[in-house]
Amino acid sequence: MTPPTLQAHGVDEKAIALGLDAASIKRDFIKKLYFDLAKFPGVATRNDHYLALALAVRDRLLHRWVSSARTYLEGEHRTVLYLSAEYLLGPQLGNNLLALGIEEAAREALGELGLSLDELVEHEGEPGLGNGGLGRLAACYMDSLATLDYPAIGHGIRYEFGIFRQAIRQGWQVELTDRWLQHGNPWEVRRWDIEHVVGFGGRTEHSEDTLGRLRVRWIPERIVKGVPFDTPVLGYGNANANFLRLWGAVAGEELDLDAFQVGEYRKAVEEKVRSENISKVLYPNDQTAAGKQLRLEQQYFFVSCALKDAIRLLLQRTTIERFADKYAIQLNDTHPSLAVPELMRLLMDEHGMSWDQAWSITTRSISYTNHTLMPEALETWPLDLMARLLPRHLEIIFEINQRFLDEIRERFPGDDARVQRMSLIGEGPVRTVRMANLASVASRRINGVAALHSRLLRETVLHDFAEAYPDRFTNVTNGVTPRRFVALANPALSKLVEEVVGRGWLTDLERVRGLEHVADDAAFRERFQAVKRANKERLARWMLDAHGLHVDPSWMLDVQCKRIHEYKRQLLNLLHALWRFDRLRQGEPVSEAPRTILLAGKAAPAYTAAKLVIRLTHAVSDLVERDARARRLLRVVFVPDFNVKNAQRIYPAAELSEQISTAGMEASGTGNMKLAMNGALTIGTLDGANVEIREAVGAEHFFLFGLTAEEVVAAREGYRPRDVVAADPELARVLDLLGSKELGGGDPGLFRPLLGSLLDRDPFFVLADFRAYVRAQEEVGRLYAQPDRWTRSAILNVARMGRFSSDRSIRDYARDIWEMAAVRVPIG
Ligand code: 26Q
Repeated sequence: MTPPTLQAHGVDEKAIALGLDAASIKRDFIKKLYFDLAKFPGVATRNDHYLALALAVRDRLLHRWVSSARTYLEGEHRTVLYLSAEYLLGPQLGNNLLALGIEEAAREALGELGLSLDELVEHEGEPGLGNGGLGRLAACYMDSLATLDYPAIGHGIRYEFGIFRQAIRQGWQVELTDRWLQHGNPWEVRRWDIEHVVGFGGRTEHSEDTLGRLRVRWIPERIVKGVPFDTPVLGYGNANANFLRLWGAVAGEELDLDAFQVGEYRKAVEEKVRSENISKVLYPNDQTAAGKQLRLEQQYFFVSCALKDAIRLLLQRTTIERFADKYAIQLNDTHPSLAVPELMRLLMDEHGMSWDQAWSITTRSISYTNHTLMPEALETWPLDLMARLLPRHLEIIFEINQRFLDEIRERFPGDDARVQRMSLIGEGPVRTVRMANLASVASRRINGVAALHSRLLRETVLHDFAEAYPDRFTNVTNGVTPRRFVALANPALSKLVEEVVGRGWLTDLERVRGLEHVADDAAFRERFQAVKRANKERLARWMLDAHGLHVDPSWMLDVQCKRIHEYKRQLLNLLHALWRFDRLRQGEPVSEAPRTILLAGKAAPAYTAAKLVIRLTHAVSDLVERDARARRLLRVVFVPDFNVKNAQRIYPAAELSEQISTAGMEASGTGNMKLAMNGALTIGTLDGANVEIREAVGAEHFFLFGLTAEEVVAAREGYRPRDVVAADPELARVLDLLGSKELGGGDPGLFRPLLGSLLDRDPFFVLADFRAYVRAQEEVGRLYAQPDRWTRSAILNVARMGRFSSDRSIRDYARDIWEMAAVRVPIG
């Protein structure tokens, strides 16, 4: 069933396609202000102006959205269903103006009304519906899917509260709630005609149908309704628009009414609150999978809505048997892995399929991306929780497990240990469901997110699966969208790039390689430097205005911004800062350029060690500031509330990118890519995508240090951090400082937990890598003292980062995993 065109309804599509010129935008802006916001110039607030502009822009993108939807429905294509518990989209206005190519027109329109576009762009907040890398990756992939004409729907959760806002009080992180919807969200469209009912709890009934086949009915104890909110995602340089469909939970009213009628009004209200809690708040943990029931409810809730919605759309056009031809389902980590039993359940219990039919469809549609090797981040859920919440799904999981382990026993006779390891059920004091194993048995393809990570995945966490199913495994190295992280964030650099390589580089980032030729051109280098300098000045102005933080734009800007985590080793960065401080205050000759060490990032609210690292950053900052000698050449600053918007200010200004995780621990990293694309040189370990970045830009333009992943494994046994300290007097002095009264603001015990952990176990080999890191930093200083050489390397970094565009990643997924073709939407 193809929807009729607008023409069939006597609507002239050209007439409703809105003008992209300044005059049309101005007219619509005023109309929006008046008719949607009931305001007029004079009484309108900045938020009104912002909303009016956003709504005028939204109208202009709806047109594309509708024509894309029609093109997709008409043909025989596969659609990607990207399932992710997180999307870290960033501000929308600037990006949508860029995609529509109407930034200048909008600027002019507002200018005529005495308003500033930049102020409105600046005014916009962001939907912080993710923690960090994984959520931002999902957003970059949505951008690339749209730009490359791949039909895709991103499914997720419309959290009412996104990631907390971070404030700093007396050097400590304080979490503030992120009420991102409170001033209205002009980008989303609620679909009132769609809702899906999601069950929880209850019991199952088994019976035989007239043909003697087993039929199972799940009778949930409670139901919640999922309602969709769509956010359009525009492609760049094409006519395509995809969308993100985020599900909000509302109470299933039938149930309320029942309770109400038997006089249990309070219970009915409680049920409603409980239901609506499901989409209330994003869990602020990355990398630790605490077994909270509500989190499991969230995961099942959105996955169930997504699959029911996919089936609804499918059945409008064809039959359920074609599911796997029409959809490629991508699991962004294991968070949506209940898609496996849910799809099985829907196909069997609701659509009458046999096990084998349903299993064939499930295993032909689903693929799984792994984002971590760290044991504490691998999701497992207590079996009894699963049994209580999702009794039917647990039955299906058991059945999958039985069939699967039978196959393994047959292929590896007598290997009980292997069977134990591969089982979907973990035995132990508490029996658990192992979500990585669940995702792996059912997936057509399993990928890691950088070459090193994919190899380690095959060698460690999923070794048995890789042995049993080698063909399922592949690598797709992460990428980032150059639209947001170069064009939007760094317009001055973009202009310079375009002058040299011409148009088209934003959708074909390999073309930036054309900059290689001008890296040796002194005049070009000067212009490149001027751009970096202007970006540093812009950042410095904002830091001063917004946070009262002083940074000198003539100093080297050394940046580490990412979630605070022990494995990411912000502590190593700070030990180096203390080492520098110690030398400077002793008046030791330092020939180097002055530098600002900038850190930014959120710590999970319950992660005490990470929060202490934030406190330490402020302590080091103050210590340096108090010393007249040190502060002439060194400054340490912490920028509060790292999010996409702030990231876009920081990346263009950065000169040194700190990618210093313990080798083998960072699956990929993506900040590393964003920084290098903006002309920062990397100091880093051979971890995650650093390995590939170094290969791409050339080893001589990358500051490498530290143990390799293999050396880390080998060093673990018999590692004695105290021996490292004993052999390195400078390190000993630095650690003395860490435990000192002057750093602790009178309390020498303040940082004792960090010091103790380093000396006793140092699980992340901070001390083991300290000396190599300091040496690499000295090399950094020497190169920075030669601006021509430094700038040449920076230009070559930009020139050679083409392969880290998320467009390349998405092409890899389309070819190796989804096996699908692009669908060009006609420009109309
Ligand atoms: C799981 C269960 C319960 C509660 C929370 C979670 C949870 C939430 C978020 C677990 C992990 C995350 C986020 C992980 C993440 O961001 N990983 C990063 O993914 C990036 C994209 O692939 C990589 O570049 C980073 O290396 C990786 O750390």
